[in-house]
Parts: sequence; C-alpha cells; structure tokens
Amino acid sequence: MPALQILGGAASNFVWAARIACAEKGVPYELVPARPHSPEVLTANPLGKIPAMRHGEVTLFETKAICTYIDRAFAGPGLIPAGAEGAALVEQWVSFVTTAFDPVCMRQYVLSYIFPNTPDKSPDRAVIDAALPKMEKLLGTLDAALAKTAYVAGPAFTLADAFALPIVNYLTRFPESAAMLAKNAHLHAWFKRVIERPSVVATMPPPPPK
Ligand SMILES: N[C@@H](CCC(=O)N[C@@H](CS)C(=O)NCC(=O)O)C(=O)O
Repeated sequence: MPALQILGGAASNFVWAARIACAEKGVPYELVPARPHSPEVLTANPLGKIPAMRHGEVTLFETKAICTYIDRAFAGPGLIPAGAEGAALVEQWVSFVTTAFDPVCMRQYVLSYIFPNTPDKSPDRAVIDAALPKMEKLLGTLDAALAKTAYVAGPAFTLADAFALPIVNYLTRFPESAAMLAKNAHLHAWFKRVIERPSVVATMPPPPPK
C-alpha cells in the first residue's frame, strides 16, 4: 500500500491539484475517499476541508502545504523553482488561485450550477450573474500572464498550473465561462496543452452523473 494518503473526493479541485502534484513527481499515493467534515477528514483537518494528507507521522491540511511537502519530500521534477523569484511567482499565482480565482469561479459560479441554493434546485441566476464581471477580470489576468510565459508562473509546469487547471476544467462545462475561456486565447491554448499532460490524464476525476 502506498505510504502517502490523500483524503478527499476526486471531484474537488483542490484534491485534484494535490493528486497532480503526486503524479508529476511520480509519488505513489492512495486516494482515501472522504467527504468534507466527515470523521475521517476531521482527524486530519479541524476545519473539515479536503484534501488532507497523511504520510507516516506527517499529517497536513491546506493544499499548498500538502503540495509543497510532496515537492520537497520526494525526488522527481521540481514543482517549485529553487530561485527566489521563480519560487515567489509560484507562491503569487497559487495565492491568486486560492484567494481570488477559486472563491469566485468555483465557490460562487460553478457551485451555483452544481449545488444551487434555489428552492427548485435550478441554477442560481442572481449569484451566477454577479460572478461574471469578476470572472472576466480573473480570466483576463491569467490570460495576460500566459501571453508572456508558457505556464502560469513561468517557462515550466509548476504548482501554479496544478492549482489553476482543475478550476479551468470546471469552467469548460458551463456556458458563460466556456465563452469567456474561448475569448481568452492564451489561457485557452494553455488549457488545451496542460489537460493532456500524463499527470492530468492519470488523475482526471470521473465525469459527473448526467
Ligand atoms: N484552503 C483550503 C480550501 C480547501 C477547500 O475549500 N476544499 C473544499 C472542496 S474543493 C471543501 O472542503 N469544502 C467544504 C467546506 O468548505 O466546508 C485548501 O487550500 O486546501
């Protein structure tokens, strides 16, 4: 049995980012299916969020901490550059994803389609419409970065790509975000490239039920 365990559900964008990090490094791991706030997750993360990680004596939560640990604890291609500027750029873009891109694009927009709070469970139009101008700016920000470099934080694939990709993949599934993606040509071209990486193909969550 692999020594490293990732606790969480495959559909979570953060769980997917941690699994991409393992796959990029060639680190064997076990995905332990667990829902947020389940007793299993609460043993590893007092806030109940996924993913959490166990590796021997090490227990971690927060996806960036988990991915940094995976990058440093194991051999394999580095996911954070050694140099000060390169490492800071990865930090910058991971923070951008966790503090700005995820809250608007996933929590506000995508979840209003998947788990709407409306009485009849139809997509929550008011919440979706309020997200759209913010999404234009966020996608435009990534697009401008990707106009200059092949990957989000520079010339090579890093944790910044692993964090952004699962969210952009969700954005391909809904009409307004798919149209926005098509308009942001550099972001779209990056997505088409990274979605075919072996680490991404190997960890792709199963399609949602129809
Ligand atoms: N800051 C956390 C966020 C993790 C997170 O929000 N995970 C979601 C699933 S994608 C979750 O557990 N949601 C349940 C909740 O927020 O109560 C991290 O980077 O790991």
